[in-house]
Amino acid sequence: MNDPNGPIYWQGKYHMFYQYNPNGAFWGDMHWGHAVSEDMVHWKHLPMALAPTPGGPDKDGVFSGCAVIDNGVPTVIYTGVNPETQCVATSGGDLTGWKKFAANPVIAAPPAGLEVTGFRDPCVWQEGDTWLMAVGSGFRGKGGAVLLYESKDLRHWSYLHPLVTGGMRTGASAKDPVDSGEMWECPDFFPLGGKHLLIISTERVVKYLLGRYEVRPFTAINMDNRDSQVVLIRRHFIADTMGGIDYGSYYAARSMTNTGERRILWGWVTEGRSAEAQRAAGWSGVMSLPRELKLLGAQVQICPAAEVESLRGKRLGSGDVAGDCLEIQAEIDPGNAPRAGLKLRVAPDRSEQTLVYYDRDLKLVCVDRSQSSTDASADRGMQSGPFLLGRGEPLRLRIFLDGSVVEIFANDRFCLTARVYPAGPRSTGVALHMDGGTAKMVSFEAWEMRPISADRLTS
Ligand code: DQQ
Repeated sequence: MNDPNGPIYWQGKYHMFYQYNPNGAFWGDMHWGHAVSEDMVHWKHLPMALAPTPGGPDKDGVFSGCAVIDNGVPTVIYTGVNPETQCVATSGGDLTGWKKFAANPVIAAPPAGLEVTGFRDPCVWQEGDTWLMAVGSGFRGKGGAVLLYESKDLRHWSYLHPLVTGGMRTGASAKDPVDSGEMWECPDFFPLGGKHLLIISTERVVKYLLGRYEVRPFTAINMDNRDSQVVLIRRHFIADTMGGIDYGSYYAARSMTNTGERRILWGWVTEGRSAEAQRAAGWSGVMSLPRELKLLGAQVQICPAAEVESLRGKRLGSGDVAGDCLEIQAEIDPGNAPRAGLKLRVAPDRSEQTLVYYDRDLKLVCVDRSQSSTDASADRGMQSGPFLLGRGEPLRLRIFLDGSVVEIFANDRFCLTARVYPAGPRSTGVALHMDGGTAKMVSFEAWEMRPISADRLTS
């Protein structure tokens, strides 16, 4: 699997669709898988939601998209390839038995005259009686963009203008425009705490833009009848902050609608092992834990959804903590140590270990995977993201370990998902890490986590 698609809360259940290749543990032949849950933690697989239709606009793949409820009718809007077009399908009340709209695609091509780097991954929302659609796109040599469309019926769409365009960080075009930031994938746009958040996936990471969304009516002369004026609406998103949603092995994040005050985000946890190792394991890609987004002042907060705590099993004392399926909460005073944090998945002879720490000088949270695995095919590169501890502020790490997946949350405002593949079955230790000085563990709690099914993947 890869991207989450159209996560939605409907009639008391959480539904998750996702990019799925039924042919094996590798990317290709994109379908939409489907699972349902009552608590966002335990999931039941349902029949495949969407498959490519031979000869149809999605003959080469049902790419990413979103789900909305249109006057009580569950509706998904997704990208069909090739070429990239936007398509619609509807279902009955239980969100199974999807029927594609006979006149698909509903948007057959990017706006005339625009040379775009891509045209995919629609995100749709409603304002009064108008539907809006944000499509991931971009311009060569300039940067990523989100194109805005409107519709009254989800079938007939008019292009408005770019909702937002971005500059290029890397400055140079890459063969794949996603690598250089010239293409923004999987836009997700929604209100958060009085502002608006736009999430985009590009340059292999997930970022956010936080800002003001303005919907302003204005009058224009009606050229068909010059004595009259027409009232038009201009929509602008003016971002004032940009940041990272996750700096690690995490991509194509998409949030849930219909969850009332709560905004729950899902992401694809990507792989860090070779294609051969993925095929041998029999699976590739996994969904992240649900994360709740909040806005505190100008700070975007990202925490694991409280529901995840229902999986807590035996509570572990600080002396006996070991495991590959754990929740860990540690508060660390870095003291005079320039680097302080935790060691995870430590082998008894220290031949394998993963270091998660705050680097005070570099102002980064780092995951040093150079000793994570004695298996040479596993990715052992350093992962890191910008983070600044306030004066006297302790490092508060909340870490979920599940086999090779390590989801790291720091001080409710930083996330990094890492993949580590220790070869030794006893590489399960946890300890305080300090380097260059003395740090202190202020508090430490850990729990064994119960698997959500009897056939838990352990690799
Ligand atoms: N994955 C999908 C695309 C999207 C990309 C195809 C992001 O729709 O742009 O599997 O991972």
